[in-house]
Amino acid sequence: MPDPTNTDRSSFASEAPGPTSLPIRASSVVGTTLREHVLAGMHAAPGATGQFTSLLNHISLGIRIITTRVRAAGLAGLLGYTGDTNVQGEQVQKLDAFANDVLVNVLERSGHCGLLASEELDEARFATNSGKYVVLFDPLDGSTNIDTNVSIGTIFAILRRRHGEIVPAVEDALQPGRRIVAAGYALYGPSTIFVLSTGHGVDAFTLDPNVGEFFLSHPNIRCPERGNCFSTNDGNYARWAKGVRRWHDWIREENKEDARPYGHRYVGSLVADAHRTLLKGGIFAYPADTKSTKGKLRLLYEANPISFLFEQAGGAATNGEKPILDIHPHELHERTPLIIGSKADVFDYETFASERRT
Ligand code: AHM
Ligand code: MG
Repeated sequence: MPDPTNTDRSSFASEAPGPTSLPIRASSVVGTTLREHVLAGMHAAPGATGQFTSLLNHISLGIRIITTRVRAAGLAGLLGYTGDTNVQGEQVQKLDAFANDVLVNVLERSGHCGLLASEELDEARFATNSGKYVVLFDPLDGSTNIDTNVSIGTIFAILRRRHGEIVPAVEDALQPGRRIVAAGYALYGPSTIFVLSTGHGVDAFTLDPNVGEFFLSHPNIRCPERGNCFSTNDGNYARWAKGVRRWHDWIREENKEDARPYGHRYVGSLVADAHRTLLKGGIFAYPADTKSTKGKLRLLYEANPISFLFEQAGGAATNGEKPILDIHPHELHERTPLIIGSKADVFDYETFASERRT
């Protein structure tokens, strides 16, 4: 549901890319590129200045650069070392630090980013004073998987700076997810997939590494109403609240009427687990526990962008009590429980977690 008090968002509407209408015939041998998709959205938005388009193109450039390093990480000696030297005697930078530097660079060079914040930076960083956008990102999520060649990803959210401010302020980053104007992630799996929403549904683009372009591969993604798979770190079971443990017991019970037990899949990279859940349906849950009492995942650059994409695709996202996008953040690196997935599956979780069902 759009936030009626969000004047930022309504004023942005004149620039937010709308539904794509491309002059490309269905029989074309060349698919729709991400660049064309974003440009078509710009043409459909009266009064668009091109700043948003340019910002997204810079993010896409950053993701292509990160892809080349992720693909070569083992060879280049980039896996997991910091301040070490590689065989050429050069200083080796850790992959997540490299990804962070790439995104900071492309955002600064775009000239349209007023403020940026990253999981890798303690403080928010002021970029271009006149830049009207705020970009919040996790440059390389799933870092514990880097050393073992398991899928990892980049997650980002774009907001508009609050009205009335001449220069950016840290508070520009502390807006609820309802005010996101675009969000996406890149999944570095067998192929690199860029999943994007500018508030008009969700589309995914697959990188053709030979051409160096993202091509539209999954138009208008819809998250199934219900799935048959759950995704949790079961090692935390003993630390969960009673309601969460009951939900977990219930979903593993045999009951043919509602297709239980569900299958279990857990990669341990949010982007990979979220991507599977977005396409196939089901539920991913990282609840609070006695060790991570506020949850583990970060609100601003992990939970919010992923939740925006799920809502845009017809799925749901909650912290167990309320929609993630309605949370008012208090600090940059705030954590939250995160439950995302098919609407019916998230609803079931909430009824157990709230102990309305036992
Ligand atoms: P990171 O940002 O340090 O990579 O941590 C976030 C990751 C997520 O990708 C993933 O969903 C979660 O942590 C996995 O946590 P756990 O190892 O506790 O299952
Ligand atoms: Mg992360």
